[in-house]
Amino acid sequence: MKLFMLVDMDSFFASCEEARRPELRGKPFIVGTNDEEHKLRGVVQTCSYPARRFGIRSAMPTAKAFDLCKDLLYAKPDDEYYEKVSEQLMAMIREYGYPTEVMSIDECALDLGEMEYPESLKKGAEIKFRIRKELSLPSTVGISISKIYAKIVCDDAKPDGLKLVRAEELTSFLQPKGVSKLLGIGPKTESQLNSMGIRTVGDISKANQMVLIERFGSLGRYMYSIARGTDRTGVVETYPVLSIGREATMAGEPTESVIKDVLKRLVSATISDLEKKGMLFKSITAKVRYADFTDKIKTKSMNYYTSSSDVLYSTSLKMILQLAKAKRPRKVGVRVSSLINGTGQHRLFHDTD
Ligand code: TTP
Ligand code: MG
Repeated sequence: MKLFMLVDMDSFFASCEEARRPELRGKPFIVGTNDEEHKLRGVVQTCSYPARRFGIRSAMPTAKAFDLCKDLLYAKPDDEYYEKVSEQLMAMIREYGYPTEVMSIDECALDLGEMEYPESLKKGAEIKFRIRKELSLPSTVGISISKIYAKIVCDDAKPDGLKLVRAEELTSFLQPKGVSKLLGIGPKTESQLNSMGIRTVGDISKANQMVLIERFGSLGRYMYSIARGTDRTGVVETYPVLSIGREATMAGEPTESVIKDVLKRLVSATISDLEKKGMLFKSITAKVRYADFTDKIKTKSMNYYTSSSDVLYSTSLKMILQLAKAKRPRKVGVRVSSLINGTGQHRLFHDTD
């Protein structure tokens, strides 16, 4: 049986903070988007599992998180540090030699090839153990017969879990789950499904496929296939060493419009390199260097591969303007990574609405 493994770090930014700040261990705390002084104006990036018991979640306004838990602790974000840990993590996982798709900063999928079930569990346990030992971080591993099933299994096993769902167990595992557990089904689709009397994955599997396709298009086809256990989505290998980008230094204290002009040039040169190589990107890194020579970076991974300069420009501009809020940068840079060969645009999962 061909098997896939999904590795996702538990409360990643928060666990990174715990690894270097023992005083946070076991405590409810969040990593927010702002520094300590402006914390209430930001949103929650992630929170420790003890904080989740209070109902705190990613993307919630920080002020609301403090309403929910009065003893909540706060950690300011350190993107460079998380990015470095992520690189170490992915490099370690790649040592195993399986085709690997880095899906986000803390998540990757492995194509284990034809493998016996016990062997896959052994591999999963070994990878978890090494992540814990070498990075002092908790992770969860899901294994099943497609990348998407492995992802659902991984979500189910969180935190600090290791779980395998065999082909013959798949439909009984999926049936009772709420439809929102399927990747790509956001609140809007969920309420549309509910209004059709469809609440569980089992309900989807019993629905009329044509009705689902009429109503939801390709998302309908996708959800039906997942629910029936027939999905076989594989891994799209990504190559970490490959990244393409440009940087430029600006004179004096550049205004926003100067930054925009410079960034436009950097983006167009980057996309032209990418097109020459016939590649698509999924991750964008924006970098600034301030007058005091300190660097700051921000990274965003999308759920699709593209070579669009509009996507690169708008995403990197947003990140750079955020980084430029505190201090004017002297140098800006943009870099694309998680590259694959191809043209056009490939979606990994359907967008969550
Ligand atoms: P996730 O893997 O979605 O979440 P998590 O690792 O914090 O928690 P878990 O997987 O155990 O449920 O995201 C990885 C990191 O991405 C997360 O630690 C912080 C960042 N992130 C944001 O900055 N904003 C967000 O809205 C989300 C969902 C994540
Ligand atoms: Mg995670």
